[in-house]
Amino acid sequence: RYIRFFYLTAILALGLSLCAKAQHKKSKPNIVYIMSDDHAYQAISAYGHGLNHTPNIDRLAKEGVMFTRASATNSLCAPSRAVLLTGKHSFVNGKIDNMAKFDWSQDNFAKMLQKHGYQTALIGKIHMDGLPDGFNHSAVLIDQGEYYNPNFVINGHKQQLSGYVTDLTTDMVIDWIDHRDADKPFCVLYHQKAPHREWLPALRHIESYTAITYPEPKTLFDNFEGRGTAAKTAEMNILKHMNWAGDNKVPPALMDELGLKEYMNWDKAAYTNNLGRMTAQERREWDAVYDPIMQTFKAQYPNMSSRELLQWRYQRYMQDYMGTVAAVDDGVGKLLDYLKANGLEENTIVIYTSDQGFYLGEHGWFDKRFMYEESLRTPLLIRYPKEIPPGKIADDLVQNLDFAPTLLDYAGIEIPKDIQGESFRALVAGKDTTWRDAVYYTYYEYPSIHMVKRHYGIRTDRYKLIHFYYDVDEWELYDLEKDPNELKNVYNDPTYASIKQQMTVKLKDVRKKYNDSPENDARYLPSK
Ligand code: SGN
Ligand code: CA
Repeated sequence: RYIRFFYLTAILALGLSLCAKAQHKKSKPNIVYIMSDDHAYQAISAYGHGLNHTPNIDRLAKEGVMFTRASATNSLCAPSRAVLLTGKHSFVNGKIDNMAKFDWSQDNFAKMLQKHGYQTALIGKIHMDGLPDGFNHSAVLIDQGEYYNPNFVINGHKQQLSGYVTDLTTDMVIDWIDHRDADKPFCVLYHQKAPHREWLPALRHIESYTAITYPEPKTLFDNFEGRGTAAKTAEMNILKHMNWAGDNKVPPALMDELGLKEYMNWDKAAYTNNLGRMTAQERREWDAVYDPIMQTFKAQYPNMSSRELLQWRYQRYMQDYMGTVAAVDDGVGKLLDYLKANGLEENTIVIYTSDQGFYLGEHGWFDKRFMYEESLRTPLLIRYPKEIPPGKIADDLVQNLDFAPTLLDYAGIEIPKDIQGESFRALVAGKDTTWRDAVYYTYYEYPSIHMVKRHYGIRTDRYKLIHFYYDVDEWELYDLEKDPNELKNVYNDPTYASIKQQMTVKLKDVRKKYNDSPENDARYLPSK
């Protein structure tokens, strides 16, 4: 009898533990966090700018939520990644610019997921020194990484892979998911290098994308009247500050022939190094498309006005930029198909975003850094059918600061008190309608490439207040409803006196809330 009782109890216990395990598995969603580098929301067709087609990223909008006003807290690569990992502002996590060291010993959400039974991986661009901490598997590019036949550091070991970086990154992500321990939930950070400078598309896309003529933004010839010193002195103009060879793919020999000067002293070297990574066959295919473009340019150049030159460079820029986006979109399609084919569609949260926004010729600019709309705002699309209704459009002021707490929330993990972001899980499920009414922004990398001055500020539903400091002391206020392109600073306009007053108080409160201060600003100034 005792033996029978023993068996029964053992069977019951086993049954219960299997149930618990199944329950546990069921309740913990998988996470695929896709982040591209410098991917402007204007270059995702779901956002409606009509510049390109991204059918696969658009699937996320159709089947999930699309945020129209998501933003970064500091629009630069490595700082944005540090905010993602820690859920804390730059002045708290210490990674204020691309140069500052990131302290991997501090806590991050991947480490927390690991402690709660997740398997984690980081694949692609991270732009930080040191072995990533919090990941069971990492395969990362070195610094900015390379487009063709790139080097990866795979779990600490450097290796050159053959192929195109965007496709390699996608394939490694799928391969890692495919070989995971299926008994545990997983989280993979799928970080594309593209569409970062110097915009080298995959060979399968060069012919079609170089044939496109893009509409010019209204502000391509902006003269910055009505704005302050920072916008006037930034070095992000497509005509004046782009590289001829590295960016526009004008061969160094042709530059010499036409008397074109390097703007950055690595311009010609960038071209030689980037194209020098291709195999002979790849190079032949590349040249077959780009040589004729350069021959036409050579013939036209002597008669081109500076206006026409800017127009030509804008087209060259957009063709290559959009060409690199195409492979990113292919990758998203491949990943979504994989999840579907493997029964992972329902229980996997798929997020698509960028480390920041980007200028596609607005104000005559490329690059980012500013708190103005195009660089502040990032694309953000999330598919998770269990909680997020299809086709939802959300205009809430969410930030990259919120990713860590949101993902912890989905994983059922308590959010540490020192995390500064907030979970938007309930918000996006339609269960909570209260949300912050202002986002806080800081930018520090000055003096540096592109010369965007140090600033901080807040953006609310309708207004934006910015303070530029260090070598200037200038304030800007924009009415985004009346002036969506931010062409007129109304800080000193008497009709905005009370708005200015309210925004100034709000900025002070927000700085206090996040523990930022003039002392912090001073602490991060370059040493004299
Ligand atoms: C490089 C680019 C810059 C870019 C920074 C930071 N110049 O320095 O245009 O702003 O990276 O980009 S390049 O000539 O070397 O391409 S970030 O996305 O990594 O922050
Ligand atoms: Ca970036």
